[in-house]
Amino acid sequence: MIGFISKKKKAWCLAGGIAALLAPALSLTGCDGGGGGGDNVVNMRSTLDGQQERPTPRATPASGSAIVQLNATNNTIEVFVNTQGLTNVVAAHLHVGSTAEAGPVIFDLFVPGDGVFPARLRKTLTPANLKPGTSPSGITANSFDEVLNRIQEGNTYINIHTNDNVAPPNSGPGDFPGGEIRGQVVR
Ligand SMILES: [Ca+2]
Repeated sequence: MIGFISKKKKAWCLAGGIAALLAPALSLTGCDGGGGGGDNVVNMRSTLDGQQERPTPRATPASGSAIVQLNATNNTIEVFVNTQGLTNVVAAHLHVGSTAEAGPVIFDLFVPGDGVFPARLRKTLTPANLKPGTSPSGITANSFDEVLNRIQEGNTYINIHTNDNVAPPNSGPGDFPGGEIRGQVVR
């Protein structure tokens, strides 16, 4: 088990190092190889609004912000989402995809059956929760390690879906089943 964890750590740091070459602004912590534990964490963030929705931007006063915390020691992703102005929330997901496209769900953040959508949502994602998928442009998220890279590359987004359950769909705020507010996860 120790071998497994240390292998994971190496893969993580290697991935971060490659990303650092591509993105000089990258700041990674905890890749000193010291094995002291604790700080093997990368914080990403997201600002959610209707204009980022694809294929159709949505006019809505709702907004949100999120922190996506990648923890290589625990092999988890902690997602914190704060929102304002949403009604009739039916689901929230993490998707794989560029800013230009709508991609598939790779993690559920909130699903029907979770009760009332909270203004402050916290969700812990683990490898067991992953729904592997590929975006229309070919961006893959087929393993947890791949997801960690996709998140750090800016190729994932949070999308929050609303539905008033009255026909027709997309009648306005509180009724955008394909997503009312969206935010790309970035540094
Ligand atoms: Ca409707």
